[in-house]
Amino acid sequence: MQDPQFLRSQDGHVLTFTLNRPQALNAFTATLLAQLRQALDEAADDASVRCVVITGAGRGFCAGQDLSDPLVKPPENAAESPRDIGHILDAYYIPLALRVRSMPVPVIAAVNGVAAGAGANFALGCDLVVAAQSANFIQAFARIGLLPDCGGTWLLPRLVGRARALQLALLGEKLPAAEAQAMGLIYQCVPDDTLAATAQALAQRLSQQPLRAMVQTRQAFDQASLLDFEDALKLEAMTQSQLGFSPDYLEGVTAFLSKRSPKFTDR
Ligand code: T3D
Repeated sequence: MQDPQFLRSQDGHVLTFTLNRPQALNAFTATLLAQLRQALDEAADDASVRCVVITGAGRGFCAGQDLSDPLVKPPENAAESPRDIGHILDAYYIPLALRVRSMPVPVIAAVNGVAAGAGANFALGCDLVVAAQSANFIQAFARIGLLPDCGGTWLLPRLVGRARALQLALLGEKLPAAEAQAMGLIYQCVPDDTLAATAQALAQRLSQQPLRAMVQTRQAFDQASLLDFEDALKLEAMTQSQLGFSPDYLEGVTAFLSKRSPKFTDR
């Protein structure tokens, strides 16, 4: 097996992945995409993991697809051999984006620097995005004749509305982290030297909370955006019914009535 293109560390119940190709601003290679997906699969099955943080080494978070990777680099006779990017998305990006969105634990993106193309949308697909003040987000696709992928067409209009989504996608300009926070694209912009500590503290806090309820909340939000109001109410009732039978609900209510702190353990 090839050397991992990311670092992995665990502190208590918090697992942190650090994309580790700083020489290319952590751009995605086929290897990195496959390794990261496998590592997330393993984390999903690991009962000791209750929150995942994803960040980048060096001055970038992730510059999207590595455009020099053999996976995508146009061949010499490109005019005769057009690449089928759809296959690349099917094989690598769709499974990774779906993996993040279906993790049984919350996923935090700690965006330490530029997040471009699929790197931006990979971050935006996480549950909470915290970014360093010097970071920025770029929908770089338009610059190379593509549309926002890795969930961009779905995520952007939902996060910031159609007008701003089109602004970001069509102009492909650098959006500073502070502006991303102001327009509701991300959760929080923090001073550079506090990013890691802020993300870890947030992750430790989430790791103590009822996991199933948080994950079902994410799923209900995603599903409800496709439903009318009445069906969303029914979905809430059905999901709440399941959560009502969970050990964490019993623990939460018991702890409240006993005037003690709850200890949530369900996963
Ligand atoms: O076939 C397909 O493409 C399918 C998949 C599509 C999904 C996508 O993600 S499409 C979008 C791909 N990403 C981009 O187009 C972004 C390309 N990068 C940039 O525009 C700039 O690097 C940034 C705006 C992100 C940062 O600019 P800057 O000035 O801070 O850094 P830099 O000097 O451009 O980059 C530093 C190094 O990283 C440089 O290498 P060098 O010259 O020092 O050896 C640069 O080549 C390398 N790098 C940055 N981005 C990529 C990259 N190498 C390969 N692929 C990259 N995406």
